[in-house]
Formats: sequence, structure tokens, C-alpha cells
Amino acid sequence: NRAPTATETATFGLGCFWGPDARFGAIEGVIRTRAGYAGGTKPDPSYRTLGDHTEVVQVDYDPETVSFQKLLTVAFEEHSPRNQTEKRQYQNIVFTESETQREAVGTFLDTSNYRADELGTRFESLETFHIAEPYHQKFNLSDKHWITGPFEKAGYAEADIRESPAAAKLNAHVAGHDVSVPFLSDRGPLASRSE
Ligand code: MHO
Repeated sequence: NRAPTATETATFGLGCFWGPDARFGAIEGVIRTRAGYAGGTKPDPSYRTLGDHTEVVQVDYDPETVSFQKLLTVAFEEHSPRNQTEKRQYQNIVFTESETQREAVGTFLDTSNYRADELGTRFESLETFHIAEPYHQKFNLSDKHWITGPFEKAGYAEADIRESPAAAKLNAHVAGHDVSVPFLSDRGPLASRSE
């Protein structure tokens, strides 16, 4: 059960990044997760001085196991895509970074019940991604010291835990997600959720 070497990256702004960090970590084929800031121009954003950036979760996924389109399905279950918030911090944004991902967005929208003109969520090219502070990473694990303590004692750096595929699954598990379920492969056409 080794991490694949060829992963692709997906980045989503879906409100506070703690929840999506855990939700995406549960998905089969999602190898690593990290919380960060994107979408803005401020050079060195921090949680307290975000500027025009938005909280995002970024995942490394194995495209052989999970498609970008499937990740979009999860992203759309995780927020209310008909809405957009005024707060830059919590904007709903799907970031794309390849032609393949942009095509997947098109296919996803075509097969969903969402009309483009009723979406509040924006689709943008990812320019830069800024990693968030350590205390925002794998947030659901951060108070589970009986889990993280031994790793810290053993000398793992914060970034080692953040980038650990195992930690992504643990973080999902302690947040209450079932990590054993292969991704909802075929539920049929995406049902639009009532808001
Ligand atoms: N301040 C909110 C959201 C945090 S999220 C990292 C809370 O404590 O739940 O924006």
C-alpha cells in the first residue's frame, strides 16, 4: 500500500479549510492533504493577515485511482455551490492547473444538475499556493496528542506529519469519516443538493 509516485494536485476553496482537509483525506486515491491560502496576490499571507487570499485545501491524488471529476463531486457535496460569500477568506473556488482538469470541470458541470448561470462557486487557474501555519494542518488530529505525540517524540518534523499519507487517513478517521469505503464510484448523475 505504497504512495504512488505520480500524483496530481487539486486545490479547493470551500470555506474553513479544517473540514475539507479531513473530508478529502478519507477518499481512496487521495494521498496527501495540506491546508493553505490561494487565489490572492498578497505575497506572504498568514491566517491573521490573509489579504485577498482564500482558505484552501490542497490534495495530492493518484489519478489512476480517483479522477479530478470525482474530487469535484466531493467538493460540491462539501459546500453550497449556488452561493458565494463576500468574505475573501471563505470564497468557494475550484482551482484548476491543467487542461485535463479544466476539461473535467466542463464534463462535471454538463452532467450535473447545476446550470452555469446559477453557480456562485468560481473556477480559477491556480497561481500560487501558500502553505498555512502548522496549527491549521490536519486540524482534527491536533488535539489527539496520544496519536501525534509519539511521532513528535520520535523526531518527525511538523512537515513530515503534514505530508504523511498515513496522517491524512488518521485525520479523516478522527473527524468521523469512513476511510475504508472506495470512492462513491457510480451514484448516477450528480444530484443537486437542496440548500
Ligand atoms: N474561526 C472559525 C473558523 C476557523 S477556519 C480555520 C472556527 O473557529 O471555527 O477559518
